Amino acid sequence: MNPSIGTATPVDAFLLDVQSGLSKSQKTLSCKYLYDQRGSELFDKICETDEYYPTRTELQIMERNADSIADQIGSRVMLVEYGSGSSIKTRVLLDALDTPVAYVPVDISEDHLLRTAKGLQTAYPETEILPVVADFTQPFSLPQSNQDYSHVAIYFPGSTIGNFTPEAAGELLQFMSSILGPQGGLLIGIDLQKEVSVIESAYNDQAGITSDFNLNLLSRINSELDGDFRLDEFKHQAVYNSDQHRIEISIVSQRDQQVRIGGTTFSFRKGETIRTEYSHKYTIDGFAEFASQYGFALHKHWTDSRDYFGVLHLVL
Ligand code: AVJ
Repeated sequence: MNPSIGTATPVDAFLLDVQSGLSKSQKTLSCKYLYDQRGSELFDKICETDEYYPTRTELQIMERNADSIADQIGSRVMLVEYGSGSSIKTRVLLDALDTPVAYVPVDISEDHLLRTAKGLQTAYPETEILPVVADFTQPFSLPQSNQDYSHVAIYFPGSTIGNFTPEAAGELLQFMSSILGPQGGLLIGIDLQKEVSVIESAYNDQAGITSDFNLNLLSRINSELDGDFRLDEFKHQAVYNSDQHRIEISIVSQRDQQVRIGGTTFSFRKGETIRTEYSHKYTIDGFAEFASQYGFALHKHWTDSRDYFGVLHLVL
């Protein structure tokens, strides 16, 4: 079970991204760097907070509708998951599918991916587990399977699409449609628009775990890129932008200060923000219309009783 190596991100790329992001007038750091070992652990803890509803809501939708979802996806599928797929959601889907031929988790973090893949291979001996180490924001090739499959389905849970600007999300849908081919389908989780206070609380939990998760990016720069961010001089901020329908997550400098990263100095004004993440919220119809520009048609969708979250099945 050797992984295919795609375009994983080496340390150099991290440094270049950080340097260019902090040189912009609106400083930015890519949210994909939030998920190192500690970041992934903190994200798992976020999912357990009372305020953060998306993960448990999506899981509940998957559990309650597993048979109907599996029915839509069809049998003898090659299921390609964008993201690490260690989660219970993946297992709910694999359990419900009719003889899935292959399961292809695609992730940038090799260690995590391979550990997950091993566990899944033991649990699903009939399904070929074919991990691909790649940054799925770039095109990558599907691995060869030993058995014939009838079609490919992409599973993109977690509302991760929300992290992308509409432009980047469109590009991603374009890549997906090129990978899919005829009869291909996309099962995607999206967080839905709702009362602003519910959304803002989800990104500002009382226990401060989301704050730790966000500021962990600075610790990561300190340790991996020889930076000297003082974490107590920066604060987490998450505000809903109602015009753009998105949560905007930033790190705010608490005073005028300078930070050195691998020999380069960056200046921060008091109150200046580093944008670390967007989380766009959609409506079912809005997303369906957006995806239709890339050739996708909404076939069926499932939601929870409060309409907090949607799982959509789109076909080419
Ligand atoms: C993993 C991208 C779905 O946007 O809700 C949670 C990430 N950031 N709290 C989200 C996140 C802060 C999360 N996704």
